Amino acid sequence: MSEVVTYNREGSVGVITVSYPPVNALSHEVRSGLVAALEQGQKDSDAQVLLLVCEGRTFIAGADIREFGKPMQEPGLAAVVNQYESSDKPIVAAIHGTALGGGLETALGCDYRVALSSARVGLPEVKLGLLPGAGGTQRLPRLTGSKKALEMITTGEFVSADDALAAGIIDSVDQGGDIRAIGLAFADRVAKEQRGPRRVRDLDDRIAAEKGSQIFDEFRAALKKKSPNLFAPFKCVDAVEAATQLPFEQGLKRERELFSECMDSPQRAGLVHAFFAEREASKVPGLSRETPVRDVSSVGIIGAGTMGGGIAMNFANAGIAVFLLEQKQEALDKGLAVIRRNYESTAKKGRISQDDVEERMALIRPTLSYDDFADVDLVIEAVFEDMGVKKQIFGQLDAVCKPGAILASNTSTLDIDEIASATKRPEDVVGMHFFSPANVMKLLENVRGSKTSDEVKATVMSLAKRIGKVGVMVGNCYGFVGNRMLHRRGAEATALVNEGATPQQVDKVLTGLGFPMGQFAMSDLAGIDVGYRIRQERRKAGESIPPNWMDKLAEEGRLGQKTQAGVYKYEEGSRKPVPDPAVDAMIEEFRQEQGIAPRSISDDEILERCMYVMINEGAKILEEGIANRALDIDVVWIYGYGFPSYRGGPMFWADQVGLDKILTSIRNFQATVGGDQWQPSALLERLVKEGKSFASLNRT
Ligand code: 3H9
Repeated sequence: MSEVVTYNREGSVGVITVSYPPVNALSHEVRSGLVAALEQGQKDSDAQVLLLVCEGRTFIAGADIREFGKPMQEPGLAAVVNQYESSDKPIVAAIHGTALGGGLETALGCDYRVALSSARVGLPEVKLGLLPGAGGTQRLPRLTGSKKALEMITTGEFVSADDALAAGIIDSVDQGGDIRAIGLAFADRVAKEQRGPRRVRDLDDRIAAEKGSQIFDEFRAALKKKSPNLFAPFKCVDAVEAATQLPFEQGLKRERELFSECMDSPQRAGLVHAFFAEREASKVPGLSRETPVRDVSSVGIIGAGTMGGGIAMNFANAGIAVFLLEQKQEALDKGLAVIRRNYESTAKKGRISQDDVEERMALIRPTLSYDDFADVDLVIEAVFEDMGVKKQIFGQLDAVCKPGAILASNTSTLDIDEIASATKRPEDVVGMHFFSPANVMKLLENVRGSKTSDEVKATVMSLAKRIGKVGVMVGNCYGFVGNRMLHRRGAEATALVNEGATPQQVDKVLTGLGFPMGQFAMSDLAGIDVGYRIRQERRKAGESIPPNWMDKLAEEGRLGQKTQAGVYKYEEGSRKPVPDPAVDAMIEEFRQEQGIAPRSISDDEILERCMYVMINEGAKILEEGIANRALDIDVVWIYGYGFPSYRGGPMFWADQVGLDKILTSIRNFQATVGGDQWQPSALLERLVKEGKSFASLNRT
């Protein structure tokens, strides 16, 4: 008898219970257990109705993703679901938590579905580069019609129990209570009323009417616009369309074929890597899970600009009170007005209510005085990048804040240890680097200083989760993980234009790889003055940073989107970059001043130089222990810079390209282009010599 799926009888109901923490995923053991328990239930002459219910925090949350890419062990899930659907005795699925993917498909193989009102259901396979492969694409449209099924399957979004009830996915919703008792009561009713099986596969009416409908082509056209590079969503549409065109058994066969195509695609491998990397990143090597976490119920934020305001919104969204500090009333008013405008626009889109807007605004209390920070549990400084100013602020915080308060800086490049040295409590000082726009971007790069305590590290990692961010713990160095790699790419992209490429060409290569925007469109968004100021500071400090054409733009006041002119020009009110002949002329002038004869540069060279320079830097970051694992770098890039998650992150992508190929090119660029950015990383050299991958470093 399986230990993870058990069978017992209560009155006239045979109960099949799954208990496989943490999320009752459909591992081989669970699938075999489900079949064995069903057979027992069929044989049990005293059981008139069967009930499928789960223990722990959730109903079945899907196939066991850890088994993907390995040979499938029988029974396959599709066969298990078919067996449930073929049962002579009606089966009731009782859902709590989330019924996802193969979990919902199993429930759809049952005859009736009841749920707690807090439950959610969904088919999120597409987010893993897949489609529902155990009948979901054939059964769901039979219940909901094709439109709702397409919406759910192509987006992977979950729906609430009430929405599922309205859509016909669930038969009954209970406000609260014990899911087992609720399921038993429903099953009892089915038994008493002598209701027989009610198989979803037999419900053909709705989809028969949809044969040949325009809706499938409409969905394809919308997907082409929204996510042209993705593979799985288009296959999802094909599979649902097949449900309207083919008899059930043949539809299942077609679904199987399309599922296999997705399973074999590199996008599936990248997305599954990204799924686990995100979860692994929250477990910091060397930091015990038992480390105490400090209570954070109030926060002070210094700076009500774009960054400070966005950070404040994150905390208010999570119900945490915020003091927002500025030096002048005018700046404070302006900052609060922007926050309100952001919330109002979210409310207009229907994503939050007007009451939510007021509640969140009420949680953000403006102040001009550091005295209000005396009792807060955490302060985040978000002023401009100037070490002198930051040290002065941290000195002041040290004097005002209570013992045990965490003092964090949102710096994107500066030395956390030097900032901490302005206080007498460096163990409480940490970096919390948010990404712009801070209320939208999911990444939170938490930066440990050399003296940051474990308790503070654990607290900022747990806070990330609480405010809906993906936290990654990184070490202290110039630019940390993300910006250190980005600046390398930026310098290389700029050099490529020095040599003869156009900014549009460089950006096109990067968007072609799947980035939402190219290097130069991004510079325009961030502000051309930001990079210029950093370069000037470094030049002042004696670093040899050669002049480039971007300096010219900054000096002429072309600061990016905010001045409607940067590397590109922008129409009034538009964020769409338009190539500008004036910039081409400035680039040409720069080349002439420097005596550069432009050459034609291939897209391949652009791709290799922009990406390999980042990979080489990433390897150095690993070598120095700034990132704990390659997967941490992947997560930083996916959630902070829009690296296409279907490529798994830059280090995962590098493994797919082949580290030996990358190292050969790096050596080639070292000889032809030169510069310390092309000095090969010792770690990369070692991995190539040993025939290993970056992924091999993830296994700790
Ligand atoms: C599928 O079903 C294919 C079928 O159509 C076809 C088959 C033929 N497998 O996220 P959390 C682990 S595709 C294995 O931190 P939460 C997770 O790694 C699947 N493990 O918790 C973590 O482990 P650890 C379709 C899984 O409460 C732990 O559980 N289903 C799986 O924030 C806790 O996870 C999905 O795509 C899994 N399926 O969120 C659902 N799921 O503690 C994916 C989770 O060692 N899962 N784990 O780090 C989720 O969306 C969320 O995990 C869930 C819980 C909402 C369930």
